[in-house]
Amino acid sequence: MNVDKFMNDLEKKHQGEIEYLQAVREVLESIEKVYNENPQFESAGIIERLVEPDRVITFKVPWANDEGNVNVNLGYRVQFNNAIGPYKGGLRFHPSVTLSILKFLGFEQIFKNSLTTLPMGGAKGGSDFDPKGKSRSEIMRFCQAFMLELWKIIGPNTDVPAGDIGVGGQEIGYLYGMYKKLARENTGVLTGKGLNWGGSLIRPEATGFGVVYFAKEMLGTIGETFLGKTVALSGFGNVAWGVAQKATELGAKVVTLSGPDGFVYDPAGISVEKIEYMLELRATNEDIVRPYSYEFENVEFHQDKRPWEIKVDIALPCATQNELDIEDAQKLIDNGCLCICEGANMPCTPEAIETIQKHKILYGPGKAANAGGVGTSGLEMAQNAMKLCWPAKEVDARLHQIMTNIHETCLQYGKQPDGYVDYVKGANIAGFLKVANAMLDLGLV
Ligand code: NDP
Ligand code: 2IT
Repeated sequence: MNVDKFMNDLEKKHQGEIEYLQAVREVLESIEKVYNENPQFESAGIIERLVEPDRVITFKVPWANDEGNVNVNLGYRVQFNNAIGPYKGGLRFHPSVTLSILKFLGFEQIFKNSLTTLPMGGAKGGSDFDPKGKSRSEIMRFCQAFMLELWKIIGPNTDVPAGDIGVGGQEIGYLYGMYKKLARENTGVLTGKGLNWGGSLIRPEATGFGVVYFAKEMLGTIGETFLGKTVALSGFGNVAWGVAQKATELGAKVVTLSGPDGFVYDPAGISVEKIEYMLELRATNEDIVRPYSYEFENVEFHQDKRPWEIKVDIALPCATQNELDIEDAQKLIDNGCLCICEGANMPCTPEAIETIQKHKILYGPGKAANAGGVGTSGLEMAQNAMKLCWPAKEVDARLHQIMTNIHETCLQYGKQPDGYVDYVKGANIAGFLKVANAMLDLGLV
């Protein structure tokens, strides 16, 4: 396999699918050597089979708003690969959703899920529906209309969706309510469920906690910890909230949050009581971060700016794809940043990653660092199958173990001769090998 030639052909086939092509190229560049050293992969056409989803399902979602006006959104589910377990991955509701974005997310999910060591294949889905400013009843009607199509293709042993941007506990509730009515059964067909109806303790915090557990291991490789460090965060959603909570607990000072309107800089740090306010801000469904600067003293609001210009020790992007570019990376490096670790999926551009790695700064890619979310979804599936509910302490201990295992695996496959750890290579090679070997075992299907 020659990456440039392969990508040329793929680009022709999927013109304009920028995010999907970006995600594929990164994986191929990491695995090229291992792939070519193992001719059984080439002869089984593993890469040609892996880069195309098993299937893409698209459907229209008609729903009526509170005034009775009809709206039509697009719905998707990309079932990418189920070699190691049922399709698994979140649903994203955001106006920017396109097939390219869901294909990149589904592709990444294959390797992320493989790294968790749990039996889960890769998938992603969602809609261009914008939850911002919608009433609860509008969100409920949209979720019900979405599930009216989705339920036909999911199942606890087939495909298990969860949340992502714009899909949190409330949306999962409305989706699950409709699924149960249609399917007439109580099964763990979605994860991220509420505690009273089959959910797992720690799932809401899991992605953010996992990111910090992973970054803690990374810092450990250079003899550092979170204690006394300043941290820049982007986003103020589910992932950012969990990261802020755990980083603060470990003695760090989180000084930024961001939204699509800009970022807030709070030099005193986002304490526990301020983290509570993040939740209130989220509940307004307005998705702007500016009110934080009115609520607390000595907080600056930087309109339409990103938090990466602030001098920090650790940067944790937790909002969305391609939100940290080469200039942002250079600013962080110039300011002495030690570690950049991804809570979001693919937040750093390829050029940013190249610069960070060239300067030998610790860099943790999302498919390893944010795998605690789906890892804990896997734990929720296990509890549902056993009809049991584990205590928070047990789930947290298992999550911690999953993250330290992933870190070990990255070291095993990513340590360079000079001692620098290439976590991108480590995660991609380890994630790939498990899936590719499973595909070989299962034959040409
Ligand atoms: P949420 O919807 O809870 O929060 C996302 C937040 O980021 C929103 O406040 C959103 O605002 C904001 N945002 C979106 N675009 C931008 C931007 N360009 N600049 C700044 N802020 C922006 O989603 P999650 O916290 O669940 O997801 C965040 C990231 O983490 C995504 O990349 C997701 O794929 C990833 N992830 C999520 C997991 C989970 O379990 N939830 C697991 C692993 C990864 P707005 O809506 O107004 O754009
Ligand atoms: O990107 C992700 O890993 C998620 N949004 C979580 C997926 C899941 O199935 O829990």
